[in-house]
Amino acid sequence: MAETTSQPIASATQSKATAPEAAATAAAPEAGPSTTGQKEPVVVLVIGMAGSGKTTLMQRLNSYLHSKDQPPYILNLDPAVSHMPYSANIDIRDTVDYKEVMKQYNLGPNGGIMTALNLFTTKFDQVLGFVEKRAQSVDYVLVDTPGQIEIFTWSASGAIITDAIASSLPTVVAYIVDTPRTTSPATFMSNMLYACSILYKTRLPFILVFNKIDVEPHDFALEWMADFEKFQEALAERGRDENGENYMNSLMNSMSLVLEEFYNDIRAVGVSAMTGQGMKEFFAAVEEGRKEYEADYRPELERLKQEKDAKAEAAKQAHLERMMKDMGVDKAPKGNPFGPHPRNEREDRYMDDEGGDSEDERIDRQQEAEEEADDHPEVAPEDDDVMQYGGHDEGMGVWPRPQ
Ligand SMILES: Nc1nc2c(ncn2[C@@H]2O[C@H](COP(=O)(O)OP(=O)(O)OP(=O)(O)O)[C@@H](O)[C@H]2O)c(=O)[nH]1
Ligand SMILES: [Mg+2]
Repeated sequence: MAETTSQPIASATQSKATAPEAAATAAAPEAGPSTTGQKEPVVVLVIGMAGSGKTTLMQRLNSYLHSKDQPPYILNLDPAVSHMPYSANIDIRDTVDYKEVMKQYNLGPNGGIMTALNLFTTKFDQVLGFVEKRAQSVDYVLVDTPGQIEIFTWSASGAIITDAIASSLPTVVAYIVDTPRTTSPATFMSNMLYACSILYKTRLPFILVFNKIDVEPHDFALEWMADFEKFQEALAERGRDENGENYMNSLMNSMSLVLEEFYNDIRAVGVSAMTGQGMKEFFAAVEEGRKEYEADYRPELERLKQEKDAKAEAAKQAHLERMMKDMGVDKAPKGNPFGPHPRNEREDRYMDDEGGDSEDERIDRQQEAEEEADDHPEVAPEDDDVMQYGGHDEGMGVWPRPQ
């Protein structure tokens, strides 16, 4: 796959929102170790407006990684894609037929895609199992999402999938921008506000990927992101109507102030899915995102998990205390919680008078256990039982089931 030299990323180098120069020269870095010392791949969630070039970029990333001998693991979550220029390891279309879903549930195209994604989500634990199984052998997991961005970003299933992936593996969001279609300040701002809302919703490391820079270089975007006044000037300039009146209202101006904060938290790269420009910068940004995940997201995840466990434990304790109170017992008994049953019904019926097993009884019990094990040997699953996926077979079945 031909890879061209990357487009220099404009003058806007002061802001964190620009591509890091040092990283720009690096090749696709190796996926790093997790806190447990095991190698973990990084998951790249490719999200963007319809037609921004997500699928084409997936193909480009795939071929770039193949050329680096780091073939990725690929998930396609777009049930409506008709032509996929790469082959996915797990493809939602193998599991759900969205056209059939539309017919059977009397839905329009968006409802069909949404329902297909919902159905797929009910099996996502299995999908995650397949991904985790391959975690040791791949460096990148790439995820293509449905064309209609809101189906993934605002649906319950999109959130469940994102959270499930992000709590299992280092994950970054690559937000794809159709650069030639965002040259007007108003469109640019709308797109950035959308990106901002996704960042705050997912809280994951975020990369703004200006795609199609073979058609329109993204320098203007970097300039607007780095210099807030430049953007306001452009807004004022292009917002004038034929009488010279500025119809851009103050709301737009204040919104652009909000965005200034957002730009500080993200990195931006320019790529062309068509020509392959900017691949190195892209993977350098992914690597930074992975580090950010380890530094910020994972500790927060651990904290939330501990908080949740503590809450569950407290609820259990409260429940037990309530039950004890209802039973008229002040405190939970220390030993056998089920109280003083007649001796022949008690679990300790094997004990001798001194409170311990007699030698004969102990031997009897051991023999009983061995016989039990012989009667019910554990059966190791055969390879054929293990559900394979990814174009190899269709272990998860198909929805709706063929009539
Ligand atoms: N010139 C140019 N065209 C591109 C580039 N990337 C994608 N395209 C074109 O943009 C169009 C949309 O590309 P897709 O990859 O289908 O976009 P998508 O975001 O996956 O589209 P949906 O999934 O339908 O939302 C196609 O015609 C692509 O050929 C690029 O870097 N440069
Ligand atoms: Mg697509």
